[in-house]
Amino acid sequence: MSDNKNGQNNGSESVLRIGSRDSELAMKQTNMVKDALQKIHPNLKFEIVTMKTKGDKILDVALSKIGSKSLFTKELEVALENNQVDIVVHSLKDLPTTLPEGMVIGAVTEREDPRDAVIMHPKYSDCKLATLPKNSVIGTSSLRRGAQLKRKYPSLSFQSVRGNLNTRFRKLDEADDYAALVLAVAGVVRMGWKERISEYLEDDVCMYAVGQGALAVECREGDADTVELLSPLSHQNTTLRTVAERGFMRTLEGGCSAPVAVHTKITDKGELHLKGGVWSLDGKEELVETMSMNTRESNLDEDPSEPRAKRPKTPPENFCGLVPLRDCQFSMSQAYSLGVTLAETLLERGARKILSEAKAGNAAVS
Ligand code: DPM
Repeated sequence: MSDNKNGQNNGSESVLRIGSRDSELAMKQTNMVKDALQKIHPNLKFEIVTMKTKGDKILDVALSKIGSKSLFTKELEVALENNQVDIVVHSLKDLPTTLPEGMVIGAVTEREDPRDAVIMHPKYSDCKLATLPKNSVIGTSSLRRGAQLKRKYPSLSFQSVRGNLNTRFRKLDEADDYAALVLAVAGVVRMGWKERISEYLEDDVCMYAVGQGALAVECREGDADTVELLSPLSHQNTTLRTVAERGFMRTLEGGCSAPVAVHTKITDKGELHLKGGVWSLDGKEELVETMSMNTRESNLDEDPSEPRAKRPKTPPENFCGLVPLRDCQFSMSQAYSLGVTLAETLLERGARKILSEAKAGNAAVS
């Protein structure tokens, strides 16, 4: 955290500087986190510092082809490293499973609906994907969505669409290039456009991206005050689900240059179910597998009477950047292992070949 503006820290005037991309969605997400933190820490002052990332600047190339892992996050992380900001708010799904040295995710917030949704061109407002005319063009630059939807709806055609959500809606509504867009429900809802959703895609049609719908707050690993201040923002079930998802992704080395998707849930009894899959670019090859674990049994790990100072300060490397939640460290490591084991099972069944062909194919086709 920074001292107050005069460079003196009198203990009551510290300012927490929040880094954010400047798109409308990014600002909405940053403000959600800021408001939640303000509620928890009424005396804290906040300042939002906006910046553009490579992903905001390159708008004419499909996301999967720019080939940079930290497309929407790099510039923000540099500002974090240089002490220009104290925390950065991201969509968890945009954060690679390995963070830069010295950075951690201090909190993962409660997940919004993680599914994908279909937004129809106004002239097709009564349609579903299944009832659109043959050869209708669907706008998405996600290989994950493209592969799964080609498999399910081989008569539709898929084309890249870039730009922030405002731009995409404009491209859909004001031209005849696309019959529909496929987007994350979370972004559409945060923008206040929920009524434009024509169809929610269930896991038998299109599984979602690792981390989709959750926000991640990143900070410097060594900034213990800020790590502590963020911890009440964490949502336990979302954290367990997304740790399993990120363990799965990291083991597959998927990134956004290959079709990898997941579906997770935690039942009332505390059972974590992780379903994960990989696809060839055309969707013709598919490997999907499900595994489960009980998050409660594994929660007998910590003695809450143990002083916090004695608990590990730095997160074990294997949580994919997430700071271990108090009282939930063991289940986090179990959830992470579940993801790793599921990925290893798919690798044994041939996932490596599917993924490397998808990556090569994605690089070759222009
Ligand atoms: C990543 C992907 C996309 C974003 C790839 C994927 C979608 C790209 C596209 C990794 N990041 O999902 O397979 O549609 O061209 C992104 C969105 C959100 C975060 C927008 C969206 C909002 C939802 C959230 C872009 N990143 O996916 O519709 O906070 O999870």
